[in-house]
Formats: sequence, C-alpha cells, structure tokens
Amino acid sequence: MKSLKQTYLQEGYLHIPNFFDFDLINSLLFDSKSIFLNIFLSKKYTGIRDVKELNENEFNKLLYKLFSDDVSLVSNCGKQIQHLISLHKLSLNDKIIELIKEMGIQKPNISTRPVLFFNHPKLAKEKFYYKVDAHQDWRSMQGSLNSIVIWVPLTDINKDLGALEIIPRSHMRGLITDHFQSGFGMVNPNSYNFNEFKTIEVKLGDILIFSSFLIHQSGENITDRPRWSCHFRYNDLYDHTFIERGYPHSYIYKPIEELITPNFPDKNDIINTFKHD
Ligand SMILES: O=C(O)CCC(=O)C(=O)O
Repeated sequence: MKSLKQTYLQEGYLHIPNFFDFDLINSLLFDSKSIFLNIFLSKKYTGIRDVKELNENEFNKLLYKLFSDDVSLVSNCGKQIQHLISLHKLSLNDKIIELIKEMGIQKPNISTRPVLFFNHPKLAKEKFYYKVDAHQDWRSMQGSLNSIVIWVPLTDINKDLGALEIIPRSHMRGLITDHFQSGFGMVNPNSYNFNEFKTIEVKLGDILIFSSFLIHQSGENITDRPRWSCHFRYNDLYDHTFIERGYPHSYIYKPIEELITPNFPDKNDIINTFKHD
C-alpha cells in the first residue's frame, strides 16, 4: 500500500477528508463574514439591527447589493479579510506544517501571504475575478521546486458551487505556462484536454494539497451562493535550486502614498482615541 507521500508525489495532489475541526473553519468563515456584517450594520440602509437576524440567504443578498452599490467597499472588506488573524493562524496551523514536512518540504517557509476567496459571478466585474482558468501556481510563486499549495474549503463545496478542478499527475509536465493574467501563470489550452480535469468536491473540514506545478482551475459556480475558500502556499528553504537561485521572491507589497481619507485624522480624533480616566 502506498504512503500518503508516495501518492502525493505520483498524483501531484491529495484530498484529505476531515483534516480540520469544523469549529476552527467555521470561526474563520464567521470572522470573514463579520467584516461585511460590520459594514451592513454601520450602513443602516440594510435595515438590520442585529446580525443574528440574518440567515445565509439574506446575508448573500446584502453582499450582492453592497457589491452593486459600492464595489470598492466590497474590495476594501475583501482586503481586511486577507489580514484576519484567524486566516493567518490557520495557515500556520501545526497540522499543516507537519503535513507539508511529511510531503517532503524540509524547512517550510511562507511563499505568499494567505488568501481567502469568496467567489460568485455577482461579486465580480470580470469573469476572472470569480473563475480562474487553467494555471500553475509556480509561475507566480517562483520559489522552491517542491513548493506546495493548500486549498481549504470554508463550507462543503460541490461541483455546482465551483469545486476546484485539477489534472492529476500534470505536475510532471513541468512549467508550461505561456502568459500571465492578473497574477496567475496561465497554461496554454493546447497543452491539455478539457476532459483531463477532475472535479474535487470537498466537505467542510477537508483540505486539498497540491504541487505548485499541478494544472488546476476554478469550477463554475452555478449556485446563488458565494464559494468561500482559502489558499496557502509554502516553499522549502532547503531546496538546493531555491538556494542556488538566491531565494528569489516574486511578490510586491508596499503602501500607497496618498492619504486615503482626506483631512483625516484631526487632532481631536486622536485625543478621543486615547481618552482615559
Ligand atoms: O480557487 C480557485 O478557484 C482558483 C484559485 C487558485 O487556483 C489558486 O489560488 O491558485
């Protein structure tokens, strides 16, 4: 019988059911939604006074309305979600680090900061923002050759909700991207057949782990619900090719220069913030 590592090395991916406690994942989903809930409450136009009044369907409707009213506000909330402590903590979870070590990453290091997606056609101005076609993550990461991606569903995700689609063993085809699109290294459609894709339906608590060279794409979300998932990427600091290439890093992170809210803060805002007895 093959070990998990042998299966991973051969197939280029593993779907591991029941990896995380439901509570851990549910609390990350709740933290993410709370950012929008804070806005719903502060905006008042939604008419809700208490988040407990909202069921999932009502939450989604408000989210879609917020997107059509104010895209940049949804985008700002999305950015705050990317900085949730619960998201970053999950990416550093001991079980994940142990698992990726078991798969051969000797000295794991973060490749890019964790990302959390909430994908739906009604939350995107362009298709690309809710469905990414066939790509290989290594092209954007450019780290160690054994770099690994962990894909974590925050709810059950079936085909209708846009479950991830992968081509088993495609990591062995090498780097076959031919252009870059919005941060993803896209694979030329001539280098695979559409019928090679396998849909990986996952349940809350499961994880999907794959080589950064595995060809994968988003499924089509044909439901009226956003697809919530988060994705983590890791390099191996002991990979000799990574060391020999001088540890290249391909991401840019910098502050914008202008004052986002003109004339804010004034001195009184600061005094109020530090008011004490
Ligand atoms: O989750 C998706 O549907 C696409 C995202 C993805 O493939 C990635 O982050 O590499």
